[in-house]
Amino acid sequence: SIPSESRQVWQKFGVKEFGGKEEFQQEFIRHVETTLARSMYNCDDLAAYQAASQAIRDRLIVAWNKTQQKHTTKDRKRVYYLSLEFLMGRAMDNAMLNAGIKDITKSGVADLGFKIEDLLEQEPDAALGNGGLGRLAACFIDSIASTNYPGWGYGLRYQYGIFKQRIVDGYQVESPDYWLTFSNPWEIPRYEIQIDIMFYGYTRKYTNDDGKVVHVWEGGEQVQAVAYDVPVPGYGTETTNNLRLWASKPTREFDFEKFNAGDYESSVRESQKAETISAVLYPNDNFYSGKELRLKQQYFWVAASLNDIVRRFKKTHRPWKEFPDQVAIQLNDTHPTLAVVELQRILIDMEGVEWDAAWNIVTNTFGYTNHTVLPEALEKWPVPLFTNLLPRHMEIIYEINLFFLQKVEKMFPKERDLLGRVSIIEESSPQQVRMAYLAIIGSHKVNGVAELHSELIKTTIFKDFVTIYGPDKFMNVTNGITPRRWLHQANPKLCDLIASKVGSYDFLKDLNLLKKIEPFAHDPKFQDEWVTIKKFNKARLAAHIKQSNGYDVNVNALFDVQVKRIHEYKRQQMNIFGVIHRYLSIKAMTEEEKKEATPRVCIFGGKSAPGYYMAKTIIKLINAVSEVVNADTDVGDLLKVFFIADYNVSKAEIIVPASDISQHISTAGTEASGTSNMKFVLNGGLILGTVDGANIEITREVGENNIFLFGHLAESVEDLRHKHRFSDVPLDPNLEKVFNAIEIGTFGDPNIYVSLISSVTGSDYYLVSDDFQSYLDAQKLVDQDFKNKDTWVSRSITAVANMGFFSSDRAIDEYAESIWNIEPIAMD
Ligand code: GPQ
Repeated sequence: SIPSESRQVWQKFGVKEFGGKEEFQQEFIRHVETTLARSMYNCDDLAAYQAASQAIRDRLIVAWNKTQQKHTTKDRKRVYYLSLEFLMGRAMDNAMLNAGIKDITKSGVADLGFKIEDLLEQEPDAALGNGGLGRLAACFIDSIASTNYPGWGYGLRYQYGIFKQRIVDGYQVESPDYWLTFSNPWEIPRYEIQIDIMFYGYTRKYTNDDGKVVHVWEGGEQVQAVAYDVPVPGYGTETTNNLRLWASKPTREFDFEKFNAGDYESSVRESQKAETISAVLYPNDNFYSGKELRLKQQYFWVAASLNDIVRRFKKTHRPWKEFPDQVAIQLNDTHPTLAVVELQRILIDMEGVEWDAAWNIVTNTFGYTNHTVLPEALEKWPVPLFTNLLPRHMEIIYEINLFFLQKVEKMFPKERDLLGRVSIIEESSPQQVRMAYLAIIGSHKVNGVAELHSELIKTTIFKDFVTIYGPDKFMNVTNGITPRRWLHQANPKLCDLIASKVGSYDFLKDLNLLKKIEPFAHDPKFQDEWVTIKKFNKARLAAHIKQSNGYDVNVNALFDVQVKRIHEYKRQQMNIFGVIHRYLSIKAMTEEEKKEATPRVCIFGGKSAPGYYMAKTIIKLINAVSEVVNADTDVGDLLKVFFIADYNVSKAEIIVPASDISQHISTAGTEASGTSNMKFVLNGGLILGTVDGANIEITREVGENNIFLFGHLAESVEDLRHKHRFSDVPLDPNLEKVFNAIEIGTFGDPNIYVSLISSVTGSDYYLVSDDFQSYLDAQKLVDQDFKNKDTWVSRSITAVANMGFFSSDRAIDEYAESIWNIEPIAMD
C-alpha cells in the first residue's frame, strides 16, 4: 500500500548494518556531536561510551524492526516470558558480540583515542533482579533470541534496581541504585503505548438486554502503564526480540474536583503517587513479604502485559478459541499468577466468552515455573487486602476455586481433608490466597528447575495436585546459562583457546561441541595454556581485590569462592566456620607442616535482604574473620579471607573465571537448582558442593571424579531435623572449637554472634553441625588434590568439555517443545 516511489526513498536511505570500522566511526562522531552536543575536545570516556552505545543501539533497532515485521507477517505462535525480575547486567559488550561487531567497535574507538574496556566500564548494570531467578530470566531471553524463537519478555522498569551494598565496620549498608541518572541508550521509550490500569473500586452486576448477567468493576484509582522496549539481540542471527518493561505514570485525567476546589498542589501530589508503583525492586530473595505495594506492582505489570498481548491477538481477527495457538505465557514463579485471573476476567467480563470456554483458553495458555520449596518463599495474599485492591479478581478466584473443588470432590468423594488442603483459599485468619495453587490450577504445565527439585515438588508441596491431575502435568526443565555472557564475555581468552581446538566459535551456539576439547585433557601444551589463562583471570580478580579491599593476593594460592545471595539455607555460615577451623589449624601448625599446607584465598560476596538479621550477622562475621586473619603474620600466605562488596552481574563476570573451587553447599533439598554452579564449571573451576539442585546433574555430566561432593542427602534431612527437635544431638567437636574461638572474642565482640551460634546449637534447621565433618573432609581432599597439577587441570578440562547440557539454549528448546509448542522463525 506504500507507493513505489516512496518505498524507493525509504529503502535508499534506510539505516544499514555497519559495513566496516569507518561507518561505525562516522556514526560514533555523529552521536558525539549531535546526540550529546559535544566534540573531540570534551569527549570523555562516559561520553564515548554513550556515543558508541547509541551507534550500536541504532543497529539493534534496525534488526529489531526487521524481526518484529517478520514475526508479524509469519503470524506464528509467540511466547511471552513474564518475570518481575530481569537481572541483565551490562548491555554493550553483549550487543557487540551478538551483533558480530566487536572488532569493528574496538578498533573504531581505538583510532579515536579510547580503550573499549574503559568505555564498557562506564555502563551501569541493569540490576532489575535479586539473584538466580532474575538472572535466569536474562539468560532465557538471550537464548530465545539466539535460537530464533519469536518471544518477548515482560517486566517492570524499576527506577531503582537492587540496592548497592557497602561494608561499613564489617556490616552491610544499603544505598539506592538509581541506574537511570544518564539516559539509558538500551531502551526505547514508547510514550504512545499507554495502558490504563485500575485498582480498588467496587463490583456490580446487572442483567443485559440478552438476559445475560454482566459483571463490571468500576470506581477505582487509575494509573497509566507506559512501555519501554529493550532490544534483545540473538547471537549470530539477525533475530532481535523485545523485552518490554512497564513504567507507571499518572493518568492524563487530572483530579479536577480537587483542582476546582483550589487544592492544586495536593492534586498534583496525588497524581505523582502513581509513579511509586514501578519505583523500586523488592530486595527479597527466596522470601515472601506481603506488602500491598508489591501486589500493586504485580497487577500493574500483569494487566499492562495482558492488555498488550490481547490487543496483538485481536489484530489477527481470529476466534478466541485460537488464542492458545497464538500465545504461550510462562509464569516465572508465582509473581505473575494474577495473569490467570486477569485473562479470565478479560474473556468473560469484557469479551463475552462463556466461563468454561474462557477457562479452557486460560489453562491452555499458561505454564508455571516453580523456583523453590522453601515455605517462607511461597506467596499467600491476605484475602482482605486482596479484595480491597482487586475486588473483581477476588470474585473470579472464588469461582475458579469453587469449580476446582467441585471437580476434586467428584473425583475423591471420600477424602474430606483433601478439599481443605488443595483449596486456593487457606482457612487461616485472615484467610489467604495461595498463589502457587492458583498458578497450578490455571496452567497446563508446571515445571521445576532441576531434576531433584522437580521430584521434590511432586512429593512434598504439590503432592495433592499430582494425585488430582496425574503426573504428566508436572515436569522438569533443568536450568541453563547463556554461554555468550558466561563464557565469551567473561572469559574471552579461554574461549579463544577452546576455539583453537574446536575449530570455530560454533560452541557458543551449540555448547555440546565443547566435547571436542576432552581429548586434550592430558595434553601438556594445552594444559599449560589452560593454566596460564586461569592465572590471568586470577590476576584480574586479584587486581580488583587490591583496589577494593587493599590487599595483595597470591595468585598461586587456591582461589575458593562463594558468591551468591546470603541466606541461611545456602550456608555461608558453614563456609566461614570452616575458614575459622582452618585458621585455628594453621595457628597450631609447625613450620614443617606449614610448608606442606595449600595456600588459600577465601572469597565471599553477596547481598543480604535488608531486613534479614541472621544473614547480616553472617556478613559481619565474615568481615570480622577477614580482618583478624589477614592481619595475622603467623598465617602469611596460607590463608586470606575477603568479602567483596556489592556482588552483581558485572563482578560475577570477573570473579567466576578466577575460581579454582567454588562452593554450592546448601542443605540438601533446599536449593532448587543453582545456576552459578554451572557458570563456575564452564569457566574451569571445580565445585565443592552438596548433593543438591543442579549439582547432581553437573556430577552426572562431568563425572564424579571431577567434583567434590559431601554431606547428607535430601532424603535424610527430615529425619535429622526431627532428631534435633526431639533429642539432644551432640555438636560436632570441630564446630565446638570454632564456636569457642568466637565466644572468647577472637573475632571481636562475641555478643554479636550469639543468635548465629544458637541457630546451630539449637534446632540446627540447616544441619550445619550434621554436615560439618564431611565438609572438612571434602576440603582436605581439595587441598591435597590441588597440589597435583596434572590431575587438577585435567579434571578442569574434562569438566568444561562436558558442560554442553547446561546451555540455556537447551533449556529453551525444551520449554519450546514441551510447554510452549512454538517453533523458530529463520531470519533470511
Ligand atoms: N530463586 Cl523463589 C531466586 O533466585 N529467588 C527466589 O525468590 C526464588 C528462587 C532461585 C533459586 O533459589 C535457585 O536455586 C534457582 O537456580 C533460580 O531461582 C533459578 O531457577
